[in-house]
Amino acid sequence: MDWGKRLEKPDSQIISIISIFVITLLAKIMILHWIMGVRQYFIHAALMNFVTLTALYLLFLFLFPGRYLKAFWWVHLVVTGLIFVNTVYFSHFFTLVPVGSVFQVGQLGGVSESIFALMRPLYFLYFADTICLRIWVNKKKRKENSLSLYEEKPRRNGIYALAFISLSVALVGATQLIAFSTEGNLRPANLGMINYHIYDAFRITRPAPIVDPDQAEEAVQAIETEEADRRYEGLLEGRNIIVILAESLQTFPMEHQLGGQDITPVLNDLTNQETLYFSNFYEQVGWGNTSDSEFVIHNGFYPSTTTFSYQAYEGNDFYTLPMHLKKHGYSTMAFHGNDPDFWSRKSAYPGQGIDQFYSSDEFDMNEVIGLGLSDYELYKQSIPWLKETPEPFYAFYITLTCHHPFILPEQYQWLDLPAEYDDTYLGHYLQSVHYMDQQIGYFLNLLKEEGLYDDSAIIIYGDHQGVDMRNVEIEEQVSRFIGKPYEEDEMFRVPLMIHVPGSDIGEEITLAGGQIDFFPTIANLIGDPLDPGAVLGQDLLNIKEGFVAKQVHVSAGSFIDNENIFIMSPEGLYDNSRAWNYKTGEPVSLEETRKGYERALAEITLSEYVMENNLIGRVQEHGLGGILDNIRFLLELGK
Ligand code: GP9
Ligand code: MN
Repeated sequence: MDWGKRLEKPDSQIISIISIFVITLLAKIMILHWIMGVRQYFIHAALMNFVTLTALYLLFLFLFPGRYLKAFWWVHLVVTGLIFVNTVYFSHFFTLVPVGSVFQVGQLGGVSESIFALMRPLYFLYFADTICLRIWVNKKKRKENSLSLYEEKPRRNGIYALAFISLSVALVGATQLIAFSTEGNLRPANLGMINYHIYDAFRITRPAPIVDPDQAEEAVQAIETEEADRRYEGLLEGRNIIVILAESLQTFPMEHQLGGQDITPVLNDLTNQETLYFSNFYEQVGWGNTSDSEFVIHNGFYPSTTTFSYQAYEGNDFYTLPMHLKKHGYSTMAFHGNDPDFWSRKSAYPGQGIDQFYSSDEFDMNEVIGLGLSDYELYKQSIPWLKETPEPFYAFYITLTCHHPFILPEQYQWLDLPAEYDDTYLGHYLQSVHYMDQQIGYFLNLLKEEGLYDDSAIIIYGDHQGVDMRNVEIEEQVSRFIGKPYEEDEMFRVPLMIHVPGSDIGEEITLAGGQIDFFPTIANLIGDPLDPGAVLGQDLLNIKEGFVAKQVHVSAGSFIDNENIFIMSPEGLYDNSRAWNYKTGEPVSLEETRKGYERALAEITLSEYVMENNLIGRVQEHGLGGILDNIRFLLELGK
């Protein structure tokens, strides 16, 4: 027998087969990259993903020498599924699906309405070649039994293994090069789909990076709090505190009318009386959306960069606003008309200091809109529970009706929309915001009727954006509505108002602040300010300089201060970033924003280090400065 010939034929055949699978997949990945706006690293990301796919196919050839054709096809199907899921996810979140979202699979049923609203029939075309390949594979398998040839060639398999290892080494090298050129900013837009997923998975398994203690020191020092003459200290002392998390509420609907109608008449009224209104306040959520906004306001630390914070920091020790209030005799509870396990709230709340959680297990789910109980029923049914709770209490309401895709039953669409808003995303959103506003009004009346209003403070804040400027259609609609280009500064801006019935206060605070500042601000208001260095937020009523660091839904390092906004480029290249004065719209030089960028990164890295290493106990004792001393000591030991 001529072994030479026998070995050559299947080898060239294998190479052609692998090429067909790899090239068809790569073409689709490149389409996704284009949709994602990958430009600077387009060729680079394509090449790197090509190498990864080839290595993957070699691995499967090595693992399944006797069934490689079938295995190849399954790989094709799974990777195509990933491309499909990422395309849908990107159309809403404008990034790739985080690997950490595997912990959220159980929640998919709950958000099915949102998912279906995002699907486009066109996306299913991704599967066209996968179906053709299946027909081809079936035919080929019937025609020749090429598999047996490979079972006779273990030595050759060794060559494939060697090729696999070499490609993997090349990939690690190429990734290092990108890390070098982007100062370590490995992102979907510079690694591409597959390589980013691999990097993301690798990141989850690794310990949190150690922050540069000197850089972090500057950040910690910048979180200044004025000690003397604290404004509003103790204003809320002894009052019940009712916090309403207003789902998807941004600030702009409060500031504009539609055909002479206020979108949020109740909230607008509130801002004018007995209220501290923070009109330059920003969301800081991570992968956990609503739940991360809860996490940030209650903890004064940043959300996890890998998955939703209740999952990422499960089992940690925390020191939270509800705990701080409990020291002052408060009862603590939360109300949310949804599955208690959504975002792992049920298991997370005890550790967050929330003692009672009323969810769909307790509520009568007699009016479900979208994801859960209507806001109207949420407020109405909660009153008896509020009344039986010993005062003072902390009551945290998580509303749900104003949630993507913002489809409100006809009978609740009370705004009289001009024809051009009919059936538009913005139109639906404004109707939902208006409904939410009206229900807040209803709740305030309920509190008055039940005699709970006068002794309470009612705090309302938006958890995150509802309309995304990166969707071209939405961007156009909102720009028209607000009369200026709809950009990140407006997209991330959410309201915060602290309404104190019977007080003589009334102030609009225009200093920039973020959700991370909530805990220290409220701590001062209840008359028990936090020690300096206890959290990464600041008391917004007693500082001169606001600072809001952003991460996850925009590249980490982006930030907003009292004048400027800096948006780190998605490719991770500092020089390609954008910065402008959001008051005047004038561009700002990137030299000016470097310090803020470094501060934002230092804060986020320090926060993650503290949380991942479960160091809140130590922060309580020694402050963040103490943590930095520890890091210095560890670095010294490692030398
Ligand atoms: C679900 C609700 C969802 O309980 O919090 O809101 P989301 O996180 O999707 O904004
Ligand atoms: Mn939300």
